[in-house]
Amino acid sequence: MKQAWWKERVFYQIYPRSFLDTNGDGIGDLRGIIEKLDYLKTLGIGGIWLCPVYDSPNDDNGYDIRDYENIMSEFGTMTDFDALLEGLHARDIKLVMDLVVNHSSDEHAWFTESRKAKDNPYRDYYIWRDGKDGGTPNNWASFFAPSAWKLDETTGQYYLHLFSEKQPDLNWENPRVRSEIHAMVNRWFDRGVDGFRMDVINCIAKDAGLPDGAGRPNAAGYTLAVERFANRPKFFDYIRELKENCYAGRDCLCLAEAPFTSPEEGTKMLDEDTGIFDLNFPFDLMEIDDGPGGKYDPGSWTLQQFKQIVSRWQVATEHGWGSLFWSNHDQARAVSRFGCTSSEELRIRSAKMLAVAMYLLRGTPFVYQGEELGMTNTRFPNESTIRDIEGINALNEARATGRIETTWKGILHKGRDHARTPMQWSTAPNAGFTTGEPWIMVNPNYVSINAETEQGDANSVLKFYQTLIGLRNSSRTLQYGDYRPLLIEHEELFVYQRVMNGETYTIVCNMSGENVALPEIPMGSVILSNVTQSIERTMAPYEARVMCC
Ligand code: ISL
Ligand code: CA
Repeated sequence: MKQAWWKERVFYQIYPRSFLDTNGDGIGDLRGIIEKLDYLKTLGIGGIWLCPVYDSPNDDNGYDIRDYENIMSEFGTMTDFDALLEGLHARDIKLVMDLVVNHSSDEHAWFTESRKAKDNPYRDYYIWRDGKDGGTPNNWASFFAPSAWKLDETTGQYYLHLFSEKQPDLNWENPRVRSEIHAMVNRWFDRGVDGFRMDVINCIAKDAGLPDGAGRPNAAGYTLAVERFANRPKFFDYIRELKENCYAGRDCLCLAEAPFTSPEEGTKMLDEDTGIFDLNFPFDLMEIDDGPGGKYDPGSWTLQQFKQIVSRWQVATEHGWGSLFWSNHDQARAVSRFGCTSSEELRIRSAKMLAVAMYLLRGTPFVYQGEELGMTNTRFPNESTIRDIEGINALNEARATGRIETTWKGILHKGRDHARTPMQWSTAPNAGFTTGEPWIMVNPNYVSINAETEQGDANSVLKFYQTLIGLRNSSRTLQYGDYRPLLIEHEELFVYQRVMNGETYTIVCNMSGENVALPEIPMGSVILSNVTQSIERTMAPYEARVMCC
């Protein structure tokens, strides 16, 4: 097994808009992150994944980039950025930026040129087509709108947007687009960043001729034509080329966000010798509770499904490496979704259990901001408090098709805004996030769930995360050891070992709300637990034990 800095560190994902506001405009900023660097260091963090901070009109909160080489004015300046980078590196924390190049903003200079005329030199930077039979060029749906095509009056042609109509897809077939992106990536590397998390990167290559998709159509007759644009052969070529042009000779992290990727495809992408990425974010776990109607049609999940997903990816990445996460800025809060919030005691205990279950696996942990406090979903009182474009579009579509009740329930369960409510720093007004009016509501439970209070409470989720991350940071076995699942068929307990050089860690998690008898397994002495008093052969609800021998 090759060693690498990104295999040994615990990462922390920052959604800057919601982290800390230092100038009272209600929007988090880079200075806010700089203020909290010691907080991150104390947590044991060795790397940051920073969501987009580039200049953007914020149709999709920075995932619609107007200028790849400037900082969003709400977040600060390039001077602030350099100060942030310096502050991180002074603490030996790496910085991984978001790279959003499947699409840009429609306000990017490339697109404002592109839409001017069919013979504009930038026309082929995007994907333009004539309509067909009085309608769109094909039947592709967008993730954020019924159709993936928008008719542009100026030239009478349609442009492709897999996301919102303010996020036109870049045309990767154009070598000029690719070399502009390479140059831009290289300039960020030269500035000192340590890697990129590449947004929906496996969707950049669309099948030649843009053939219709075959999937189930939405109410407007369009379909998410995943088989036409996800993990297509050319995508592998484009990434190889990008790596040759940007990564060669640099020790930087190449991390993919890769929806629609099976563990088999993951093996191919992540192979240490022949793959194209160091790490990826797969989606299986994030989709575990999707109902037949998708993400906002809430279903249920079982421990068996969870174990299968974990095991498949542990196996898929045996000759490579994987990522470990419960949540991100697109997902609900981990403890509300996978743990238990019926009482404070169980919220705290289950939040700790989830951390043990996930972050001692083989792979690189990514803690999402606020997760280390056990932050929960928010009871959004009504539709006007929703800020997320995906949620707003889902509600609009649901209204048109009479499914509003299910969808609203779905949003309360899994809406992206749960992850985006402000970080809860203290008991001060607005959780200490801002002195102004926050851009999105603060979860009222900040009075008890917040960093300041938890820092002073030995039993808090925050203190537990500090200990757990410290444990992982100090153990080669937990970083590099083999993964061995135990009690595979058990319906309540999630049990595995990490083994290296004669040292064995055994991790036992009760993922249910019941007392569960612990079968005979090799154990060792308990080095970490989330209950005050363990009963040797009984696992209390949501109990987690880490043993070593
Ligand atoms: O949130 C989702 C599913 O749970 C997806 O629809 C999501 O949009 C998809 O996973 C891609 O996500 C990334 O690209 C989007 C952006 O809105 C997300 O925030 C980003 O993580 C478009 O850039
Ligand atoms: Ca601000």
